[in-house]
Formats: sequence, C-alpha cells, structure tokens
Amino acid sequence: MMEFLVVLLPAVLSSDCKFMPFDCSDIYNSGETVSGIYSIYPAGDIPVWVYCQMISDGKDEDKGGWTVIQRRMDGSVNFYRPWNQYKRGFGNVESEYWLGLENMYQLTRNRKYMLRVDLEDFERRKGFALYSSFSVDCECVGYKLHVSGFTDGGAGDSLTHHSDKKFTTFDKDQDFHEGNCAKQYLGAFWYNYCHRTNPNGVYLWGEDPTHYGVGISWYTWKNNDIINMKSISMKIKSVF
Ligand SMILES: [Ca+2]
Repeated sequence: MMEFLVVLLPAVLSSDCKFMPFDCSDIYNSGETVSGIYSIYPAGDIPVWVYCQMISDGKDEDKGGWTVIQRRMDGSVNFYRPWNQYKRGFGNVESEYWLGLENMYQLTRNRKYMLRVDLEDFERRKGFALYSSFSVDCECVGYKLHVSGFTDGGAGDSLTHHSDKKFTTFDKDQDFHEGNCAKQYLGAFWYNYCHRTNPNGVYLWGEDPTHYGVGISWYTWKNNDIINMKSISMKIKSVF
C-alpha cells in the first residue's frame, strides 16, 4: 500500500515515508471513503485534526474529501473569541470548531480550492451555496478572504458580499464599519459593513427578532437577519 502511495503521492510523504496528507482530498484519494476525524499536515510536520466529509449528496461531482473548516451544530462551543484563537483554531473537531485562519492560509496558498457552505434551519429544510474558488491571504494582509464563482444550492449567495474583506474579531477591527462588527454582532468574520451571514455568531434557536443580526443567519435564504440556522458547515476541496 505504501509503495502504491509513493508512486502516486510523492508530495505528501515525509522522508521516512510516513503518509502525511495535506488535506482531506489526499486522504480520500488514498482510499478512505468514510467521513470522520483525520489528521492533516497543511504546514509541515505538525498534524491538525480535522473532520473530513467524504461524500455529500451523492452527486458524482460532490464526491471526494471535503476538509471542514468551520462547523456549528448544537451551540456547544463558544465562538466569541479573540484574534489569536481565530488565528490558531479552536473548538471540538467532533462537533463545533474553527480550523484556524493560519491553517486556511496554508492550505489555500498551496492548492486551489472550492468551497461549499451547507445550511439547515430549525424546520429541517436544507440548502447550500457552492463557490468555485476560495482562498485566504496571509496574516500580513489581515487574512483577507477571496471567494467567487457562486452556484446556487437553494440558499442564495450571502458570501460574495464578504469577499476581499479582512477578518475582524472583537479585539481586532478590520471591517468597513465605523464600529466593530464583531462586537456589534457577537461573532468574528470577514465582516464588511457588516454582514449578510454571521456563521460564527451566537447559537440561537430559530427565529429571534429580539437579537437582530447576532445569530447564525444566511440573509439570502431567509431574506432577513433574524432566522437562525440549526447547523452550518463550511468545507473546502482542492480542485486539481
Ligand atoms: Ca470598524
């Protein structure tokens, strides 16, 4: 098996021939087709635990190893955190987590990626948004987001609005608002003025007009900022 990998994947093998997958695509291509927790190596020898989604929706073009970079599902993790934690990553890879801006930068500086955002509301309705290109710049330019090539999976496009924006946390304001969008909407994101989606906001249960814009909303799906998601996940797959 390892000799087979040496032939096909020389770039992901260390000098002692240990399999060091760069992302979940490498794991999928090595023969693993079960979704779950794996370690990847986006920046050298340091492993990063991540959830790999190996199949989505059963369509051929969606198959393959998706590297989950952000996931909310039950409110078990506090996402109102400072810059250094958004840089490094936090949470529980089995449930809710943020992969970290530096890991996203290391992944997307080396390979071209597509992005899929999966959404589910509290009425069990599902939608998604697909982007043919996703990348994050270095910390030196504020981990600026670049996303383009939208395809509608029923939820509409709430993310292009955030493209070419720097990342903002409550202790690092790089948004286009005179105040701090992270403080105002209790999250952290590539805020503009301020958002059409707030994936790292407060986990609220469905519709909540008393807490405008602070929940996990996706404006173009619900046409408002007060209907919150039961789950959201952002996942990337390398495009060869
Ligand atoms: Ca500001």
